[in-house]
Amino acid sequence: MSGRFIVFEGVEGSGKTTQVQRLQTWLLQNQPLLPSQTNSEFQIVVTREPGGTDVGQEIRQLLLHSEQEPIADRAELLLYAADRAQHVEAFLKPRLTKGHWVLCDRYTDSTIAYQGYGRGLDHTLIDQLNQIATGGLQSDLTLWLDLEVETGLARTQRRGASDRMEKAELAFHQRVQQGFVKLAEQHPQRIVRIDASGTEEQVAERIQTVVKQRFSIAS
Ligand code: T5A
Repeated sequence: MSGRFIVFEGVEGSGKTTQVQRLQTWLLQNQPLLPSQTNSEFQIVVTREPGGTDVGQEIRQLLLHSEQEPIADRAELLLYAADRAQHVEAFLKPRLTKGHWVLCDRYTDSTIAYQGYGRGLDHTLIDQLNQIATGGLQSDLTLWLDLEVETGLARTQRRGASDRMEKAELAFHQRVQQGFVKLAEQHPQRIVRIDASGTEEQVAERIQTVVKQRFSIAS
């Protein structure tokens, strides 16, 4: 696929949504310098998981805001996988095939970190499900926004009511963080650690430095 696929990962409140928007703005400002923008329909688009499609929006609602009954861990895993399968087919592949750049808030590593390390589900099963859901589509670059769990949760709490995942115990979020540490060790080429402490501007500059280098953007 001729586009570029950049994923943002990290614990709750690590600043992914903020930085996805900032990177989109920066890339739009630097669009003439981007290596793959060859036609007038070229786009830099933003998306997220769960919830990057209409079907995904309904799955997101179930996953984050359903209060009918507790969701079993394996059901949770399958719902994230279903959201991803739809997202890959209906959103990601068509855009990447057309050469667009896609910035995505969370992808496969979140499932390994949250359902694998956090919930304790079998990692081989998760790898198989990720493979089925993505058909093998991997990011060109994953930016792991590394922030202390407590700092991220404090940010989300300041923002207002917590969702079902944010309400999980602190130990769960710490296991998720350990998951991201392990993943970055296992995939040093694909996953780049970004120090997510400091101001929004400082974090954005760190990200721009990595993106410039990775995609040979000579600004
Ligand atoms: N999940 C997801 C799984 O369990 N398995 C999976 O496979 C997948 C795909 C998604 C949930 O689903 C789980 C993970 C999540 O629990 P979500 O609402 O999309 O839910 O949750 P998050 O991705 O965690 O989004 P958040 O909005 O909670 O966090 P972000 O996007 O990391 O942070 P952001 O940018 O919204 O910032 C949070 C607050 O901090 C401020 C912002 O203004 C905002 O108020 N902020 C800063 N403050 C100070 N300094 C900075 N540098 C700041 N940057 C941002």
